[in-house]
Amino acid sequence: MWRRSFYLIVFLLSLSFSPALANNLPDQDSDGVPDQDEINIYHTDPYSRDTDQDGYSDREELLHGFSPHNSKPVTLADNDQDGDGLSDFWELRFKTNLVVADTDGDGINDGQEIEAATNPREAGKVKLPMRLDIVLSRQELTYWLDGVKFKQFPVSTGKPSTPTPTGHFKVVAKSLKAWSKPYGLWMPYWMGLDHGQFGIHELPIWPNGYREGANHLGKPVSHGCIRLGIGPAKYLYDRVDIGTEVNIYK
Ligand SMILES: [Ca+2]
Ligand SMILES: [Ca+2]
Ligand SMILES: [Ca+2]
Ligand SMILES: [Ca+2]
Repeated sequence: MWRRSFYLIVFLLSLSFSPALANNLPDQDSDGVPDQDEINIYHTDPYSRDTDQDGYSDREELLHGFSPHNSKPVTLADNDQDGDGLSDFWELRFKTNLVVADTDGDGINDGQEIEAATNPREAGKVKLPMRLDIVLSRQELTYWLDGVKFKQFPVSTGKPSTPTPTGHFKVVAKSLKAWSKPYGLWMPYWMGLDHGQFGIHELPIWPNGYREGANHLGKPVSHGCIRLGIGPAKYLYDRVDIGTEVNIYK
C-alpha cells in the first residue's frame, strides 16, 4: 500500500513541475514567464520572479492584468511605466517597448505615434495600416489600428426606409464640409465610400445652422450615411486616408 502511495506522490510531483515549462523555453527564475518574453515583451527581470518586489510574481501580475513594474496594485491599463502617453496595456498590444518612451528612437514618443497613426516601431512618419468596421445592429464603428481594436464610437446609420448598405468598401473621397443636394444639408468631415452614394460624416448641419442632435447616435435615423458624433468624426477624418478599408456588417 505504501508503495502505491509513494508512486502516486512521485506522479503528482512530476505533474506540478511540468506545466510551467510546458513550452520548454528557458526560464531562469522559474516564474513561468520564459526569459525571451521577459526580455523582449514585458521588459521584466528574467532573474527575478517578482520584478517590482510587491509579493506577486511577474506571471501572476501579467495573468491578472496588473503591472509587474509597479509595486502598487495598478493594472496594465492604468500604468504608463515610461510616461510616453501610451498605457502598458496598449504598449503590449502595439508591440512597443513599455519601458522606453520612443521605441524606434525617431524623436516621437510611442503615445504620439499611436495618436497620429504612425508606426512607433519604425523610424519616420510611416502610417500604420487601419480599417473601419461598422456593425449596424450595434450602431457602432470600430477603428482598427495595426490590427488592434483601438477605439469604438457610436454611430447613427440609415433608417429602415433608407438603409445603409452592407459590404466591403473603400474611402474614395474626403471633404471637410460636403453638401448633400438631395437632402439640403451640410455633412462635415465627409468620407465618401465607393460604389454607393453614401459616406461617413459628422452629425449634419441644416442651412439654418440647426445641428442634428447627438441623441440620434446609437439610433438608425439617417438617410443611409454613417453619422458620427462631434469629436470622433474629426478624429477619424484626420487619420483615415483615401483607400482605407471600410466593412459594414448587419
Ligand atoms: Ca522567467
Ligand atoms: Ca510583482
Ligand atoms: Ca513605450
Ligand atoms: Ca517613435
